[in-house]
Amino acid sequence: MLLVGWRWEWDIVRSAGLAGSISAGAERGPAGAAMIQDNMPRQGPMMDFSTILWDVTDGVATITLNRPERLNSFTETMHAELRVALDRVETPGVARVLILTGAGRGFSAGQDLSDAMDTSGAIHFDAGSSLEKNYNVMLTRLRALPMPVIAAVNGVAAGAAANLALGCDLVIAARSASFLQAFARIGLIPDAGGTHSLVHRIGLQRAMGLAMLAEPLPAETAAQWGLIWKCVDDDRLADEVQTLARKLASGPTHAYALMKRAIYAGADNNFEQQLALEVVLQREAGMSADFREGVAAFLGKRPPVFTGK
Ligand code: T3D
Repeated sequence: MLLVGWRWEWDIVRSAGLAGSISAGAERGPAGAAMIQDNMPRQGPMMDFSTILWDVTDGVATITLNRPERLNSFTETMHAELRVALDRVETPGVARVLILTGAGRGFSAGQDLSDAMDTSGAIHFDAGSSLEKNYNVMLTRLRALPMPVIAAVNGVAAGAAANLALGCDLVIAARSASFLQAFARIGLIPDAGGTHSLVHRIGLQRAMGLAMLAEPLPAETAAQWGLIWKCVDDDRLADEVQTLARKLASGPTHAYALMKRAIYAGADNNFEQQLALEVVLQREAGMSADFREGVAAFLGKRPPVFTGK
């Protein structure tokens, strides 16, 4: 964890309860993300994010990749800041939904390629280690996060960023956005889970075509193919994402967490394994306060008020 002491404590308090006061003076990003502009004293460069924006309002956390001049490509600093942001999201009581989006005209162009080569043209990094240390950890954490994670794809999502978006639970893209498995253009293979999510969602042939040809897949086609949840008009993206996030934030969070486990396991398990897993997870869901509330609300002919417990 990079943040220390009072600042970290303050962030939890602020995230959990005082988010409205942040938003009041905040600048809005593409999917409703807010840049914190409060009057908090700063304790030096590590106290603030420099490559992402962070906001939490009414249980909806938003992380905005924020290097628009480099199409939000990932640097070591951005990876480190994302780890801290995910620590915050994972803090119990802070958030019930996470939105991941990009600032400016793109979602992200994947790894910052200027990090990979020095001025002499020498490659000075191990792409495998970089995946292990950064993308794979992030993807695993997003999948394990006990809440829905929405990718709001506001523009091009290329390389590892395309597959990071696909690693979120629900993907909504602006009509002008595209998904680009850019890897073949630079002699790499799809990573960040792409060889898994593509094959499972759109089949081997389309996965192979996207990987080998490295042509952009328009958001609309991605939605038609079932690669993403939805494609919406550009000027509707922020509203659609906020509406969805708020609906999910007032839903049965614990059940959503169990759904994630069941559905992701369902991509690989056989039928019998999946039936057995459903027994275990449904038993747990059936013991939740939200289940009791859901049944009471149904019988009482009123809308449920879920607490996420
Ligand atoms: O290291 C590891 O961890 C290994 C894992 C690697 C995983 C990966 O992600 S590999 C794939 C890396 N990404 C790419 O190969 C995509 C590179 N970018 C592009 O092909 C194009 O930028 C796009 C097709 C995505 C968008 O094109 P366009 O024409 O809309 O924008 P642009 O003009 O190319 O980019 C705007 C600026 O962002 C530009 O800077 P400039 O010229 O205005 O100063 C461009 O250089 C910069 N930029 C875009 N992508 C990257 C980047 N700078 C560094 N790294 C990038 N990936």
